[in-house]
Amino acid sequence: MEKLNVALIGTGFMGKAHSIATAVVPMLFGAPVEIERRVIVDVEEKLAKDAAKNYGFSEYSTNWREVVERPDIDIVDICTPNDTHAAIAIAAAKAGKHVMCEKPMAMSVAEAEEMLAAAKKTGVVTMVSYNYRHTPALQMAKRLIEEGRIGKLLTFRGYYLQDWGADPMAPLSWRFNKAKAGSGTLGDIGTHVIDAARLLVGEVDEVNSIVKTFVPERPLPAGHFFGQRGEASKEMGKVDVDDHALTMIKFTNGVFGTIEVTRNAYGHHNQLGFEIVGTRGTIAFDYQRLNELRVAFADDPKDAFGFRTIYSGPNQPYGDLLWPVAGMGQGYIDIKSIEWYNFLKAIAEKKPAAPNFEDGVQIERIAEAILASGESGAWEKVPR
Ligand code: SOE
Repeated sequence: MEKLNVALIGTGFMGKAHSIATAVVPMLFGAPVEIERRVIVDVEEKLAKDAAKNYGFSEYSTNWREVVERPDIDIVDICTPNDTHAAIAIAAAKAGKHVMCEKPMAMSVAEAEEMLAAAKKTGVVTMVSYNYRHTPALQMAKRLIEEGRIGKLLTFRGYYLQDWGADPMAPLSWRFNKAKAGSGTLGDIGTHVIDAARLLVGEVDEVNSIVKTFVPERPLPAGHFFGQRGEASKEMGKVDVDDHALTMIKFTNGVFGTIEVTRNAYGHHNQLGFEIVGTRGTIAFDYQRLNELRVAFADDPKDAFGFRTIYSGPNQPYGDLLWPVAGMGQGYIDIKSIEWYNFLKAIAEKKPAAPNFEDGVQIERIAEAILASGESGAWEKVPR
């Protein structure tokens, strides 16, 4: 089997998650292709050096441009802030490397389209890290829908609620800065639930949204650390992105629904979820209970009718490859590993991965239409 060398760019939270996933993917699933974690990159030498040691990469570098050109690199894994995704992905695709890119794919639709064009030119395999779609319970929801177990779909009610932005004195992380992040809550977490909506229901035709910024100013971070946990300084800075977006959606297949996303809802830490109602049943998922899929089927006996819970295990998607007993518990790293398994399998089979850069572009289009509707107050068509 051919062996592919991985270069991971970025050593923050996502760099750590991808490092663990790439290390454990062969142990969990067997490697669809053998990989070597060859080089890890950070612009700060100490971070790069420490990460190479702690995360088990053979080498480190501070220069991603040099690394993505190297003939011994086959896969480029982009785990940097949003404003760098396009430059790295385009350079990597031009150099013929397969690209895994953290979400959101880009700062704008135009940028995402350029990334897609570059990847199409060389035919490399791409994936955007909308990791939650790989959760076995969510994949089980997809299976039930495809098998018609809840009938014809009627409505979709999706949400992604967090609370790390609720405190107005939480420092102004790069995620509140348009120049670094492109957009706010919508790009950061809204795109995950948009991905789930496309996967489970279908393409989005039109959106109508209320988009708000609740905290227009925050303390600038003290020191060089520009992250959400950093120390705050006394100086304030302007927040120029969205905090909250509430959207009505019309899907092209006639299903309608809503999506609400916020980082300002105290008590909701990382709550991505949805309810999908069909003519023969309802499915409900909430990531904070990621091992559970709640279902209600119209055909269940009347005296036992109501929501019941399927606990993820060997009978659900990917479960047979994970742990042998239902309810043992799957977690964030299991999901990141499934994501990498799917990416490597696509490379091995020379097929497109999912979600790929084409999906990423369409998600950017939906996000941009939501922001446009927030401005115009009108229904906005999503271009295809
Ligand atoms: C912050 O909102 C964040 O780290 C997102 O950027 C991730 O996509 C999400 O998975 C967890 O929260």
